[in-house]
Amino acid sequence: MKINELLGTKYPFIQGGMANIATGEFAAAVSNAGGLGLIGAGGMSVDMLRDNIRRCRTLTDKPFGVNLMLMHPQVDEMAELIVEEGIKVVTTGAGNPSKYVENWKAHGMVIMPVVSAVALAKKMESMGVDAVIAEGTESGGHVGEMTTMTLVPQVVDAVSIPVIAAGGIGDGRQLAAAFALGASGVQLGTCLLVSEECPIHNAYKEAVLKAKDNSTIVTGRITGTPVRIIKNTMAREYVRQEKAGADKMELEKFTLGSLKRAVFEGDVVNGSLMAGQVAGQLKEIRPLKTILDDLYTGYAEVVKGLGENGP
Ligand code: TUI
Repeated sequence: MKINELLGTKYPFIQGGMANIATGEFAAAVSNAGGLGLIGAGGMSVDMLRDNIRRCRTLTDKPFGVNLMLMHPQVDEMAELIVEEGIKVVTTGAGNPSKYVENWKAHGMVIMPVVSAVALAKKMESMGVDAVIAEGTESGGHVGEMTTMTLVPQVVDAVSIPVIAAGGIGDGRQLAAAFALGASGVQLGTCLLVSEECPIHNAYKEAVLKAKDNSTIVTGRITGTPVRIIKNTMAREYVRQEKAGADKMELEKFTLGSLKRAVFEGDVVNGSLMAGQVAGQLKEIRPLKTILDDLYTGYAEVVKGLGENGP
């Protein structure tokens, strides 16, 4: 089964959480383009999340959801708020959502946690979630250790619920690969950064377009909060200090507010430009609808080509 049947979307695509980026407007635009838009609660206050949910509802009649970033200090209140607001789909990231699952299930919500290892995927299945998002280390932002290529088939083998592949998906070849690995759909983040509708500063988009294959780096591997960003002055200095044994508090001052500096002010020198490794293959800014349509069309062409040149 493809995930669009579960979600009621045109395409088996869901949007990544994209903290500080995925507003109600952006989520609605993704849903209107045929994917599942998600409001990224990371970086919002509880009141902002409520406002964004209500705005999203006025902008689309298609299904949409909320992504909860579990390291958020107000996540408990947000977990309640989405129930009160009648949200139908929730994805979670950066932690284990176990303590919320029972309540969300009781309200009939579709629950899809991000997992970066098999053990959490199995635990989530045993709690009754609807699908898991297996996110490889190619992704932007907070990342695990395993690659999409190795994680997805191992999660697919370990659970019997649908698995959504995430990390490193930007064109039809990678979409075909995800389905070949057994995924029922994909989560997209980096390739949506360079959409016309994405509300990030233009300088951030330009940095993504300029990125090469090896332009990203993971900060915080040593301190325990691994985050993939585009290399710049801030990233290099962070990693240098991290390797030199700087303590966590010392390093915090590099990251505090740095994503907001990139997203809203376009500070590409000292801001934190979260992006995945797929950035190197993104070459133009396009409307969301074109990005999603081309992804699916590209996939169909790849599959046809495989048939013709098959074994
Ligand atoms: O969450 C993400 N990506 C993110 S969150 C984010 S906001 C942020 N800003 C600054 C510092 C840190 C975060 C930016 N990007 N992706 C989903 C994801 N979840 N990736 C990895 C995980 C994950 C990791 C551990 C999920 C579960 C988990 O479980 C730990 C446990 O307790 O079992």
